[in-house]
Amino acid sequence: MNNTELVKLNQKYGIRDQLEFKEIFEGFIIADIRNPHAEATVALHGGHIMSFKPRDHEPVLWLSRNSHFKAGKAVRGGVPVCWPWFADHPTDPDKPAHGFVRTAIWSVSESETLKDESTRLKLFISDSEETMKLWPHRFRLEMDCTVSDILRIKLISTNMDNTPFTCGGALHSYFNISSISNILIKGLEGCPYIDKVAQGRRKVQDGCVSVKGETDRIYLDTTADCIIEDSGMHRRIGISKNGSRTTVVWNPWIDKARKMKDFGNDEYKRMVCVETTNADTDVIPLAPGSTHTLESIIRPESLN
Ligand code: TA6
Repeated sequence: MNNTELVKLNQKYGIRDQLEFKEIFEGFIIADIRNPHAEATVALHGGHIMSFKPRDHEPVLWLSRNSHFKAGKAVRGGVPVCWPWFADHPTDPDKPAHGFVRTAIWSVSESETLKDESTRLKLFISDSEETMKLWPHRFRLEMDCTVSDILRIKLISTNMDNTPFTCGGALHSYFNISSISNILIKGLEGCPYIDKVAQGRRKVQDGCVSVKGETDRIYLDTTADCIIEDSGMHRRIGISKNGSRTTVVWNPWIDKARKMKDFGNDEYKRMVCVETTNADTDVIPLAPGSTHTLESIIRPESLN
């Protein structure tokens, strides 16, 4: 995007003293949001919420100090949008993990200040010659986020084609924590899950989730709210959801962290992913013209 286009973007969707589009790295455009409730940044690259910090709170989302901010690479941290499939492509290992929209450039469709002075921003991406090579369907995908003292994110998939298709995906949220040894995740007790660290074996969650090693689990058949309780930060982060029957919990731990170039060796101690997903069998069949909304509502609460 050149400077004239950036000026036009701000003229059309900028909001005085609340939302400004900025180029923070070459060709990497973000919406910088600041309102009485919170600060947040959203990148057009991937339709990616990169940060969210309510007033009087530590940042809620985690972002790697080694993250890429360039074409073709996903941002490591924040809320990556995985779509139209979650994790590896079901049949073609050559296709990108977590789909193709997290490395594509999205467009802006709407911005507004709501009555309570929160900020709403809507981005979208639709099919192109490029996307059709990876996935032969016509679609429109919208990311509709509202920033207040809570972060509300809707991912709206619409089938623009004249044949049905099935899609999966995730709001793959990375949360900022005091230390991985200080947290408990509540809401998944008694839930069946696929343990990807144990060759996909099926298990049942016994009590709260605590992370003591590499963790990569798809919790099945759950619409429950989750809570990350952080004794070190004296806070809890509530994650409620709609349009989703699976939740993923991920931490790469030591070895995987070392192998990832866009992830600091010790950073596994300060993040955990609790993801709102349509994963495994929880994929969504969409008839022509129909729509599915995957929603995640992130609510930090101080325990002081
Ligand atoms: O959501 C968990 C997961 O699917 C893990 O298997 C791990 O690969 C993680 O996503 C990160 O994936 P990425 O492609 O961003 O490196």
